[in-house]
Amino acid sequence: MNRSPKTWAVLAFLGAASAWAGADRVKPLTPPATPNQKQAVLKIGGEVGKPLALSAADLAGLPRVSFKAVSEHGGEVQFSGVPLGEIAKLAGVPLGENLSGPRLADFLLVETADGNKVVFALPEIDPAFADRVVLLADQANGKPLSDKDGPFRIVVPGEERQGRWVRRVTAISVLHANKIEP
Ligand SMILES: Nc1nc2c(c(=O)[nH]1)N[C@H]1C(S)=C(S)[C@@H](COP(=O)(O)O)O[C@H]1N2
Ligand SMILES: [Mo]
Repeated sequence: MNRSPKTWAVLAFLGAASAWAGADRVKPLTPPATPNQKQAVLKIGGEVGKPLALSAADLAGLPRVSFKAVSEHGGEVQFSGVPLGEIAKLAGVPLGENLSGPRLADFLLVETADGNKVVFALPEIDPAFADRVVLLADQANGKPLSDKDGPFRIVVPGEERQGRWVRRVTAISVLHANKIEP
């Protein structure tokens, strides 16, 4: 059948709309991301099965969690975002039964736009090991993170000194401590 360009445009729109409706059901970022979040890219690299460059929309489609945490300077805040464990899983990092032996010395190096670096041991972010969720937050109190804190910020519930709650996260690398000579 021959379809006019107009028909194709309508079909393309419907396709995009139904893809979006699908993403919607997985819990979108609401309200919509800030301009800063819209252009943000989070790089996942190092010793991963599959290096990733995730947009805010990619992150919005991953399993999300939300919880209250007491911010050192800001009181109680409802944070939501994606557990680091979900991001590691997507990047093909061995977790659960596959996290054993030398890989128990793997760690995540988290880097920020202002040159801060913090680390998490891989088991700290694996739900099979840890009962707390280390979060890559993109929202606080139902709103996208401000440009000062975001687009993405690490939140570590229960950790009272908040030096690892790094703001403006740009990259996460998985590294093997076993490859480092003490
Ligand atoms: N990118 C970045 N994130 C950062 C820091 C920083 O210097 N740069 N400081 C950390 C420290 S030491 C603390 S105590 C908390 C403070 O966050 P708050 O001002 O939102 O409470 O942010 C953390 N996140
Ligand atoms: Mo701090």
